[in-house]
Amino acid sequence: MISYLGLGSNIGDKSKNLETAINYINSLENTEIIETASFITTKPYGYENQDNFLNSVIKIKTKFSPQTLLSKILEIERKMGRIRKIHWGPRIIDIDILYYEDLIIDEDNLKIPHPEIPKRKFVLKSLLELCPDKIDAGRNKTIQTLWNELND
Ligand code: PH2
Ligand code: MG
Ligand code: MG
Repeated sequence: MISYLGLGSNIGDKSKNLETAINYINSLENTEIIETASFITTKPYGYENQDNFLNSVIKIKTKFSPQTLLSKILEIERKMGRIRKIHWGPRIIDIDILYYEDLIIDEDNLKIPHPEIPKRKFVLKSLLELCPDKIDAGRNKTIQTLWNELND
């Protein structure tokens, strides 16, 4: 199964943190990274009183179910020392499932496609680099269209 994951860090050595997360993900059983978008520096979205982020998106191939993938991701965030304090606040690492095939999942702990994608330039920019023609399952629009609408 193909999935796209968003990566973000705004504490410490941000690029090392993204690299570490990528290495952990690549070393998961049943999972391999197919493509990695450029690391981009982005202004904090939502909660603005915090350092700039380094963001990226990776395309992976995995045999894990969405819920299992989520639990593996949370374990990696924990191993990397993520502490959850402020909602949308500073973090060593954040790994979000953006897409999983064309599935639409609406569970308490997991929403796919990620509900915030159309509002977030930093994630659309990386998706645009990897897959401009991909159709967002929930919204039935391409990444290119979502990007154009946000930048109108
Ligand atoms: N993540 C957030 C909130 N705001 N802003 C940027 N630029 N990059 C992020 O990864 C980010 C954010 C919550 O997940
Ligand atoms: Mg996030
Ligand atoms: Mg997250």
